[in-house]
Amino acid sequence: MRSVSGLIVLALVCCACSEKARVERRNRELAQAVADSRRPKPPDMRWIPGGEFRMGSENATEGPVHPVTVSALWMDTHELTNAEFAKFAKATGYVTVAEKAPTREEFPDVPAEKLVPGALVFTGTASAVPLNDYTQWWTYRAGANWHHPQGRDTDIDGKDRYPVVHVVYGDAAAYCAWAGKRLPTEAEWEFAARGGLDHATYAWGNQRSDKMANLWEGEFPHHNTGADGFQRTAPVGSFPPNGYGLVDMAGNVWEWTSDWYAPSFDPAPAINPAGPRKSYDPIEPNTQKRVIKGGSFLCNDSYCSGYRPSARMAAEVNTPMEHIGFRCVIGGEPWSGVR
Ligand SMILES: [Ca+2]
Repeated sequence: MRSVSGLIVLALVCCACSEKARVERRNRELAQAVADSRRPKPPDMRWIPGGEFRMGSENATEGPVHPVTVSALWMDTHELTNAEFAKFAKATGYVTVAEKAPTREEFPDVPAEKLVPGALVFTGTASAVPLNDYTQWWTYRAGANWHHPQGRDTDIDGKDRYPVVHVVYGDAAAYCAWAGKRLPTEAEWEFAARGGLDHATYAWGNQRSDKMANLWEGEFPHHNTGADGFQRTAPVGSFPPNGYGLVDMAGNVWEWTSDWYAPSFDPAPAINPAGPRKSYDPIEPNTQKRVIKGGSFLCNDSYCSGYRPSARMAAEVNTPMEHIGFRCVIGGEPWSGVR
């Protein structure tokens, strides 16, 4: 039979054990923090410590919620800017998809005279409309590309710090490769967007706020009050950073990830998941789509609350759009100092 004194001794020993484990864990964390602080710091990037988190939400196409572990990595502090993309285009002569004429092979049913370079520009509507048909507020505009976001009569003069847009998946991946980086996986992106908060609804916590991101205020898609100061994109960093020091992880522009799109997750715990092996969107099963994250200046709770960390959307890989940009990451290995 166990004696009372024996139980007390046992409890003391257990306390000592748990205290020892806590101190050892804390020492490991401190050692890691010191090691991290000595890493070369890529400019304009933030260290994302990695770890386990609950990915997804109970919302349709965002679940099931499942445990995911991601490794530490560097992530661009902000979305790629026009100035950064211009530097890349100048150095390499790179021409984006929006700047090239679509081909007969890509669009066999489109008349030849309409196969002209361009991109999808947000044009809104004159009054309230049913929100089940996005073609009502998107217009293919000839001459629209990253130099000319709303068409050939517009430009990016004075907009060096605005996010580059009208970049398709391949354009974004090409930039990241040139910079010695890569696009994030969806899991890496979501972990980083949460900023260290455990499964909060938003990147900043659980309370909705109009002051934390460039969104659509008013009634979508016909009345934008611009109460946050921006009708379309905003200079990067116009709103507060999240817990990892990243800006615009909510709103401004959607951001490409490297994952193919599927409408649900494998529920099994995963370590550094990279998405499904192929694209599958039941709405358009023959279209190749990747996951985009973060929402944009068009997000409004009446239509798209895509600025939540768990929110996700499928984007056709070759369609340049005015509300999609990107940022890059470097895996957790020490940075080599490339560019
Ligand atoms: Ca806005």
